[in-house]
Amino acid sequence: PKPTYRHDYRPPAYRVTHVGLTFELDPAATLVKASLQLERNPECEADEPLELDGEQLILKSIAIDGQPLAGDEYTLGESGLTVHRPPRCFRLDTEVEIAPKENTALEGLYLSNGMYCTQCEAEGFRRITYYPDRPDVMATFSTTVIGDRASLPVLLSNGNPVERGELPGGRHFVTWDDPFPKPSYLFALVAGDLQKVEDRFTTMSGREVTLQIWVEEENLGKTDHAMASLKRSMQWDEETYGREYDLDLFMIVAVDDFNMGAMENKGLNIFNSAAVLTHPHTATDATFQRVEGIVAHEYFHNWSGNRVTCRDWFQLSLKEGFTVFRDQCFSADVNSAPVKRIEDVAFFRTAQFAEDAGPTAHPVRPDHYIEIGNFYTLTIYEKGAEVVRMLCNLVGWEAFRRGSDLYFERFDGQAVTIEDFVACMAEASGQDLSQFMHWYSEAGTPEIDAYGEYDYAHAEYRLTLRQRTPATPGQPEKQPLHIPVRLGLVGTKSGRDLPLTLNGESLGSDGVIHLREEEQTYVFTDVSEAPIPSLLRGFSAPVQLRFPYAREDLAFLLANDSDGFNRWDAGQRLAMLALDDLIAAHRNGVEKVMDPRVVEAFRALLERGGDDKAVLAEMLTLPSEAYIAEQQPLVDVEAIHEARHFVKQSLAATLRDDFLRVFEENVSDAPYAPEPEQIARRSLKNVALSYLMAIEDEQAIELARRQFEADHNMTDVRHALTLLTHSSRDDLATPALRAFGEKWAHDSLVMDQWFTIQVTRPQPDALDRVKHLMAHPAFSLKNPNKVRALVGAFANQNRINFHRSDGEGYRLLSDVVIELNRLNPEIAARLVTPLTRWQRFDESRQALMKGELERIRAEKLSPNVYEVIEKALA
Ligand code: BAL
Ligand code: ZN
Repeated sequence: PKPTYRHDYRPPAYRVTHVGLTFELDPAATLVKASLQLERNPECEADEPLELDGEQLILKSIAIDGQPLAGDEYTLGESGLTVHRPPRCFRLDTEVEIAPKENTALEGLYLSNGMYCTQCEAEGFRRITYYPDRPDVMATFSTTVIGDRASLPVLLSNGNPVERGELPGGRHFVTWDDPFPKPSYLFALVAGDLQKVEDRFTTMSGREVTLQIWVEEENLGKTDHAMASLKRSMQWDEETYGREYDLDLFMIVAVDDFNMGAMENKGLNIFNSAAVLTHPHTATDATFQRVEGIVAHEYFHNWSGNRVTCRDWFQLSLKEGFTVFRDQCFSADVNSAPVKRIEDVAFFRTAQFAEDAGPTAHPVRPDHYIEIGNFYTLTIYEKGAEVVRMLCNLVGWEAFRRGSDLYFERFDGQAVTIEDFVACMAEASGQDLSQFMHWYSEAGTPEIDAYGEYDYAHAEYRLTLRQRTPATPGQPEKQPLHIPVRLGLVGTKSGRDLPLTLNGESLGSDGVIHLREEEQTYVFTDVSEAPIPSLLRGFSAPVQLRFPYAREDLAFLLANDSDGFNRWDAGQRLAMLALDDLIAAHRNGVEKVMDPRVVEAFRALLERGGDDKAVLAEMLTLPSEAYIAEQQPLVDVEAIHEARHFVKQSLAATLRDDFLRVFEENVSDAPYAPEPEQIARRSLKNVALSYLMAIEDEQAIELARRQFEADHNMTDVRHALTLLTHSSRDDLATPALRAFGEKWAHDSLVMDQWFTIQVTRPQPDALDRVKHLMAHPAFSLKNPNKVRALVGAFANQNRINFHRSDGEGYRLLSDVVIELNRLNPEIAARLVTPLTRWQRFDESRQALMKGELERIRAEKLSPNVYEVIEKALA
């Protein structure tokens, strides 16, 4: 397969102004009739051929303006169809046949539990009909769906329903009209035996919008939270960005087989059922919050993505980075803002940093790709969102909002670029953002080394920052970036933020300095007492920041920093220093000794009270094994696992009574609600229970067992079941797992949780469990959620077992990747990720991992898996 390059972009030779589609649905032979109204781009030559994309289609007929084409008037290939010498302005009619039931890749039109559904982003529409399947071709669509009335009573597509009726042979049809020009990736069709829950929303200009969530009948009781989230999102986007919904109808459909979380098709969002269905007894707090965030994200795309879309797929972060930033701010506003930031950053620093440091590292705007499906990454989404967040912080919210208004107004109905977006921000703020643009073109995580000195005699604090971005594949040299560093100087006597004066200018007590050079020194004057710097507050830039903090300084910041995020971060840094010592001790075979400063810092947290419980729960949570691994020069899987477990046990043993008190203070039998206050109590209580279970004393076991049996809500049940299953006591794990599995055998999403809990246990039988559970009737390789819950969870969340020294974990993963390469290449390419990180491990593991990558390479590979494997072995 050949790469596509960003600099090869050419505008389309022909534009489609309107598309009429008719689907005659049949599992093995669906007939798709397409009628495209086309016009040659005035800038193009008269003899320019018309190139249409098309894959896995059987062409039945083709005509221009009603005249069937002769064989020499077009050429049919594997990836499309070329029409030679078409007129300037014409109608092209095609008929193709496709087989939804054979479609296991879940791109294009496919069947999920007997329901027809589509996924067209990025390039799925070409598996439905011949079309210029690129985002800069925007057309209005009118779609008629014909299907069997009894088995497919509901027929949906984008826009508004305009006609419906009966047809011979027990069939019926519905015609949908979408008046907003859109690219083909936003096309959607759903047909099935579905039920709806309906609500209404009145927009800020007084228009009534009907809101519908379509689900299978047994899921009717699980849509309340998604509906409430949708209404909150609609209101938030009006209040925050002045964006109003534009159709009379907004639909969400839940489907079980889906590669992504959800898809923002115009007026007809299609959701993975895991990202929309909730019930207190089946979904955890985390799922409730995830659903809220994803509903918001897809809704926000109606403007940032649909009304204004991407010129080409290199611009993917234009819509994704901006929309993730929007959904993060929404979630922060409706929940606990500091906790949202902590969770996002903890995840980002673990997973995106790893991507940026590995063989698939790429800029927020890549320069080339083989398979765009491989670029729905943490870099495009999450780093893209961090870049937008920096822009917002650089220009300030008011200018950012003006820039956003300008962007939506200027480019409504167009397909544009990242430059267009940034130019609006520059125009609205009057700032020069040219250096800032490097954030879009440079891969890799910038590192900042910081040093500070307090000069008593002159009451000055000198802070030096040095930036460097490591080389990444294809980018040996990097340019200095424009990095906003938010900071405070916390007085060691007062414990307060000291006023910041830089070059005679006051920055308040919480200011932003701009690092633009490779190295810069900032001299703060009138610093009345020796300070400890609190740097990169709120994670003001997606960088790795190093400062030679003493442990006492970190304990001080953990107790005193006015920035909640940095208090948490100080605790993480303090724990990391202790963990580093213990990792070294484990490697050297010497006795592990717990750092008393960490114990005292935790004791102080537990005793001081008054903290936001949700933030406290975060502060009491140790860095994950994956994050610890990210911080090590060479990953020692066992040492990390043992060191972390040792810290947990030491803290639990010393602070047992405090954890017990915190647990008991936060138990509640109030009816479940996914509200911030309740969620905070549950998280804190469950963190305390995790510590208590780390020492597995009888009282802790009894508390976990009681919480499991009380069956109050899924958050508590799942947490207790995880603790019992991950304990050393099979006599606790086995009966609890059996009871849970029997109780929820009918609920596919709960069974996914049951899979994950088992295969993430640290006991050495985890790998055998994965193999055993792959034969369970509730498991299917064709369902991405099952693959993620079982194989994905094992490979990504059970490091000690996945990285077994005998390589059996690697072998299991590559076996699955090889099989999925045939069934669902997009999922296969994602699943292989842990093996691509082989450089981070010892020689023996490196050899084993590379061996598995070679074994995969020997197969006939999809472009998706090929691209990842080639990069990993380059
Ligand atoms: N556009 C793909 C799914 C999402 O990011 O919303
Ligand atoms: Zn998105």
